[in-house]
Amino acid sequence: MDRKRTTIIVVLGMAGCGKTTFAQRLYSWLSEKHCRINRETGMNDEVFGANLDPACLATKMPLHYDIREIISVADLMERKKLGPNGAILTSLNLFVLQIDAFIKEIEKTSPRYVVIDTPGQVEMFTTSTSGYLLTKCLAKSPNTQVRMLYVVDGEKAQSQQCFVSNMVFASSVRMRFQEEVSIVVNKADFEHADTVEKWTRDFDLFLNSLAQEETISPTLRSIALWMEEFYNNFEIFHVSSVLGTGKSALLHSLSAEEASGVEGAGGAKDGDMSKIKDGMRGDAMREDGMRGDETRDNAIRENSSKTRQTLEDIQNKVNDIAISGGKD
Ligand SMILES: Nc1nc2c(ncn2[C@@H]2O[C@H](COP(=O)(O)OP(=O)(O)O)[C@@H](O)[C@H]2O)c(=O)[nH]1
Ligand SMILES: [Mg+2]
Repeated sequence: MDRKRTTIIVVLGMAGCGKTTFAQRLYSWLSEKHCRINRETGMNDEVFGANLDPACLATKMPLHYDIREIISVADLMERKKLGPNGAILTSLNLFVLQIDAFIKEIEKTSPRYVVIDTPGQVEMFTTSTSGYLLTKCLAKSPNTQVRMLYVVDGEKAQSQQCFVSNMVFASSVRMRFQEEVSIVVNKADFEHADTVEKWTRDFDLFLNSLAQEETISPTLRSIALWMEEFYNNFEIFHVSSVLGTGKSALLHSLSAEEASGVEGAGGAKDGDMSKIKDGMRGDAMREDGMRGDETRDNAIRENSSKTRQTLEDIQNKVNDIAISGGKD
């Protein structure tokens, strides 16, 4: 039985850039075209919403999975005497130990898209082992592709330093995860938000703006020079999650990917496998996954066993944290 391809969208970005608001907007945009209501839950099973921010107070999109249902940051802080950041990192580590269950949940729902909201502080996800393992496990799951959307605060990024630091951060995400990263400049409704848009389109304009600033360091200027190359490697979208603008370019990009990967795989027979391979990213495990549920399960198990050692390392680290932090 052939399975449709699932695009897993990981929403990343600095604290307050609007990840949670954007995730909700994206969820609703995707649901307009992809809708399959589950009669039992009332949820749209074509778009799977997942909150992986254990410290978030209010989520906005409908959730199929919420990390807060399995791990409580407040509880960890209380019981293990951890600070908020240590508790969030520990929560993510504990979550990764149960990654199989998360992947099974996605498989069971069989969505076209998965939208994942990540912790407020971007480094919690991007520099932690758990964020890396999670992304790799998802990317290796059969018939899935990962798309990382790095959200930039379009208001704060009107400062040159903030603009450049976001671009550098997005590049480091690309380097670390080796998955496709696109930039989403959010809050396009703010006054002068078009400044950021112009900078991303016209490199000279950005350089000229630097010249007018007396405080700009030579380092920043040289980083800015490198950014011309940056524009060639990243797709950049401008949206207002509050107003809902910027939908068509982003959806077009997401569905273009879908067209190249999914549609080809849809009714494929064995003889068409080479065409499918062109539309996929040449991963043997993904190809195995086309051949049936049993093989798919085996692929997941194999993938899991590869990461088991690392997971055990994480478990040891979690125990270390618990031992050193817990006085009870
Ligand atoms: N004006 C405006 N505000 C936004 C937009 N997106 C998010 N916000 C606001 O930015 C703040 C932080 O948003 P949130 O989604 O919680 O950010 P997160 O920490 O990255 O998840 C909230 O007050 C949002 O209402 C937007 O497109 N325009
Ligand atoms: Mg948030």
